[in-house]
Parts: sequence; structure tokens; C-alpha cells
Amino acid sequence: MTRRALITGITGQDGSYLAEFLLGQGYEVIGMVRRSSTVTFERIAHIQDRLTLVAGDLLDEISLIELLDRHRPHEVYNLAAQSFVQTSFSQPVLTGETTALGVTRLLHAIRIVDPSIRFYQASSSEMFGKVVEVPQSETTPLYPRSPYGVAKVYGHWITVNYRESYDIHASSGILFNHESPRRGLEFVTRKISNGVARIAAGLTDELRLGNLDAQRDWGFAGDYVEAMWLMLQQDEPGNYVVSTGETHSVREFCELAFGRVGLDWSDHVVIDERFFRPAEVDLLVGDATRAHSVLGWKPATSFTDLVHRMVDADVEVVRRPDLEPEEAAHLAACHEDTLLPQAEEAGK
Ligand code: NAP
Ligand code: F7E
Repeated sequence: MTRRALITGITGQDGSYLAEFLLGQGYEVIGMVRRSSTVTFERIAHIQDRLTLVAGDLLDEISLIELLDRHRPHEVYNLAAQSFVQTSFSQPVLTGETTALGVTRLLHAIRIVDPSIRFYQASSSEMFGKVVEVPQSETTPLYPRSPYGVAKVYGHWITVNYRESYDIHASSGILFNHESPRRGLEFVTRKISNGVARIAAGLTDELRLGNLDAQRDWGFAGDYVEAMWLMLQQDEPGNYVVSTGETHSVREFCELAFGRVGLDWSDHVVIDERFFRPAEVDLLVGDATRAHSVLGWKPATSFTDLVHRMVDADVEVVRRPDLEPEEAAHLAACHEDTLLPQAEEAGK
């Protein structure tokens, strides 16, 4: 029997890698997409003819019940969220509605339609926030530092609650930062790789960043989606940290990324107060021992390979013959600025 999986957030970075992975495992993949005035299928265009895309929104309970009832998936991967920490400070209510309450809406739809559906919740290392121990594992107390982190704590605990209350096979993957050439342009890794490519092409000379001291445990998104699937193949649901176990600063990311094209980061990076956050997460590093021992999962991509892969891909994008480099650069710059809460005041 062909297994069917529903992915919410299929148009996002992780959704596209997970869809590829599940198709490779022989799944029928259903992707939930929300209505927008422009097409948002860039990341899944290459596999779109193998997917069933259906309309739905985490803000609308009825749409969730109806699509589960119509498509009867065996597994649901809830990747949809307002996922940008900076935006969660300026849109805390929307972030709570989507990233927190959206999880309850989906879990409850599963409970009504078919409680045997297996459920994956995309939890986050942002839940550890102001960390109380190093490294962070499944038992580390949570101390979120942003409305996004708080919303993810809610999503994590409601997943545990539906597991314990209604016997739903609901797992929570506590994933540390994972990146790729498909990462949104507003996240720091892609902002750096894209900036490096634009500077190397002579389109601009500077890259404006915030806190260079922040340290993250950065892995490759393509490696991490396999861990999501493995969680739903276990006899018992559970919580799992997924991470590399290494931490690096934003400054180190810059050094490697600029170095890849023979440039010195300190000649180009400009510190801009607008990119600092009201409350920062200073240091994240995960202990994925449980994922190693129970799931047999290990990351395959090193930090250096990840940085090089992202820079190489952006150098290629900037060179793309079908998109004028100026147009690509302009689009990237506009995108960044519209996400800043202070953009209007700054006249951007
Ligand atoms: P992403 O690229 O920002 O993708 C988010 C997805 O959610 C997009 O497909 C977006 O659709 C969709 N979405 C947003 N609001 C929605 C709504 N109201 N209803 C339905 N869909 C909605 O995020 P990602 O990096 O792939 O991350 C996937 C998940 O993992 C997220 O839940 C994120 O919070 C979590 N996570 C990510 C990381 C990481 O480092 N990447 C780490 C830990 C946890 P549109 O395309 O229409 O905007
Ligand atoms: O910031 C610092 C910033 O926006 C990383 C999401 O996927 O991972 C992601 O959240 C660090 C922060 O990711 C800039 O202050 C410096 O300390 O790339 P980011 P994030 O906030 O860690 C977690 C696990 C998720 O769950 C989230 O969904 O970099 N930083 N200068 C900057 N960050 C940005 N975005 N832009 C800067 O100019």
C-alpha cells in the first residue's frame, strides 16, 4: 500500500527537502499551501508535477479538517509557521496564532478525523533561548527569548499533551538551525552567502549585519528532514534533539563565506543596529545523543561544506543568465528591508 504524507509548509525550505525525501521513499506527497496573490512554489517547482497541492491554512480549522478528511494521510508533518524570529517581535499575535495555536488546530483536526495519523511537530532550539545548560538536550529546561520561541514552546507542549491525553503518535523534533541554498534571504546564513555573491560580482561593497557574536549549531537542512521521517517510523512517539553538536559564531560564518571567494569579511561587513534583537539568544549547541542512538541518525554535512555550498550556489544565482544580476540584488535587498520592524521609520 502506498503511504500518504501531508506536509504543511511545503513551500518553505524544509518542506521542499522533505517532499523530495518522501517521494524518494515512495510516498504519495500532499502539500498544504495557503492562498497568496503571487505564486510561492519556487522551491518545489522541480517536483511540482509529482505532488498533490491542496489549499489550507493553519489559521483556519475548517480547512484542516476538510483536507485531512478528503486526503486521509497516514503521516502529517507540521512544518508551517511564522518562522522568522525578528518578525515575531513586530507581529507577536500573528506568530502566536500560526506557530502556537496552529499546532492545536491541526492536532485537533487529526483527533476528529483519524487519531491513528502519525504527527510530526517542527519544534526549535529557540525554545532553549537563554540557555540554562550547555549542550542542550531533550531534558534541558526551556527559556524562550522571543515571541517565536514562546510560540514554539506552546507547540511543543501541546504535541506532548495530545500524545499523552489522546494516545496520538505525535513526535516533537527539536531541531537546531539548519540551512541550505534554499534558506530564506532574511536568515543570517543566506543573507551572508547572498551578500558575498553580490559583493564578489561587484554589485555592492558592503553587507550590513547585527550581532556577530551570536553562536549557533548550524547543520544542513537536507540532512535534517530524514530525522523527521525516522521519528514517525518508531513504534513509540517521542521528543528528539537534532543538531550537529558544534557551535560557530556569525563572525566565523562570515570569515568562511568571504574566504570562499578570496575576500576578507572585515573589509565589507558593517554593523547595523537595526539588525539587533530586543532579546538575543547568545549560544546554542545541541546534544543529539538520543537521535543517534534511537533513530540511528547522524548529520552528513560539515560546517565548512555547508558554508561553501551556500556561497557557491549564490554565486551561481547572481550569475544566472535568465535574471539580471541587478534585478536579483534589488529583489534580495528589498526583501531584507521589508522584514525590519524599523524599516518604515528609517525610510527604507
Ligand atoms: P520557512 O522556510 O519559513 O517555511 C515556512 C512555511 O510555513 C512556508 O511554506 C509558509 O508558506 C508556511 N506558512 C506560514 N504561515 C502559514 C499559515 N498560516 N498556514 C499555512 N502555511 C503557512 O521555514 P523552514 O526553515 O522551512 O522551517 C520549517 C519549520 O521548522 C518551521 O515551523 C520552523 O519554525 C521550524 N524550524 C526551523 C528551523 C530552521 O533552522 N530552519 C529550526 C527549527 C525549527 P508561504 O510560502 O506561503 O509563506
Ligand atoms: O539569526 C544573528 C541573530 O535569523 C541567527 C529560524 O530558522 O533558527 C532560526 O532562527 C543569529 C541571531 O536565525 C543578523 O541576531 C546577526 O543571533 O538566521 P537567524 P535564528 O534567529 O537563530 C531557529 C532554530 C528557528 O527555529 C527559526 O525558525 O544571527 N544576526 N546579524 C542576524 N540575523 C539576521 N536574520 N540578520 C542579520 O543581519
